[in-house]
Amino acid sequence: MGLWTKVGRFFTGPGGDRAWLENVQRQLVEADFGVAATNETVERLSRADKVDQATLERIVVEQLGPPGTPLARAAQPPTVMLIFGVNGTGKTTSVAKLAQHLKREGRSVLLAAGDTFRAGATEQLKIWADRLATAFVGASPRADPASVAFDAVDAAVTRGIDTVLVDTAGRLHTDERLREELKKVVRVVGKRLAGAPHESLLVLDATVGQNAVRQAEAFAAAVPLTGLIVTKLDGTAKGGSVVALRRAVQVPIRFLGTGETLEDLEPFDPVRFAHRLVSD
Ligand SMILES: Nc1nc2c(ncn2[C@@H]2O[C@H](COP(=O)(O)OP(=O)(O)O)[C@@H](O)[C@H]2O)c(=O)[nH]1
Ligand SMILES: [Mg+2]
Repeated sequence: MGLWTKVGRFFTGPGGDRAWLENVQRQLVEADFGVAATNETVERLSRADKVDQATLERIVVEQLGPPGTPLARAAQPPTVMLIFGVNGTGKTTSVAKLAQHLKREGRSVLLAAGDTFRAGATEQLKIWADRLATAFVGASPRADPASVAFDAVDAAVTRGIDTVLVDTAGRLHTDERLREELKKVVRVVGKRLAGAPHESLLVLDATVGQNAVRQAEAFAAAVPLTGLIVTKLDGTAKGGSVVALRRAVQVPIRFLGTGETLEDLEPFDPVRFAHRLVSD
């Protein structure tokens, strides 16, 4: 992403150099930082005594928040995790990647096909469940997603499975019905198991720029989120949207998606990410 190569070599004076700062501002907007993060970054650079690559990295790190903490584990299994997001952002793929991640930690997993809206969504998740050799709960098309989630938690309790990952439908984030549906899934899961859901993770596509910020705000207003998964960072030269997203919803970034295979999930590391954004 190499922000420094675009701005650093033009740096001629103290942080307050106006023409230089205007260039920095243009480059940050171009990299999808969004207005608020761009302005804060420029403002902090203008006050810095010394400006170099490390200064810019440090300013970005501070805006990215803490490293991705490990996924919750309920004292009394099962742990229930809901995966939210607009269609096509990478929810189902992220569910599969998370299942792989949890299995590596020795946890047994059940995948629940709560996206009963999109044709083929249940089948897509079933294929992942077979490949990962995890338990699976699906339903007939147009079934109530909340009832799928309820049945999944039920099955996990009965079968002694450690973690339930619930894939959900993601129609337009402006769809009021979708919001009610999400709230209902949260409510119903909590009724079946006190303390659930233990994680509510929102999946956002880094390639759609400021659109992802609007999605994040809409979902955060509908349900209490515990973390973000930002996908498709392999497909963008930008990546500043990660800074903008974190800023927009004040929810920690937990994982980054960096490709289409099961291995392409990274626990979020702000120092590493800022380095990639600024210096690589
Ligand atoms: N390049 C890339 N593609 C991804 C990533 N995550 C998901 N995808 C692809 O994005 C498309 C939509 O993913 P899917 O999981 O079906 O999205 P959903 O509609 O939110 O469930 C699929 O072609 C995935 O392979 C990622 O991190 N990088
Ligand atoms: Mg899906």
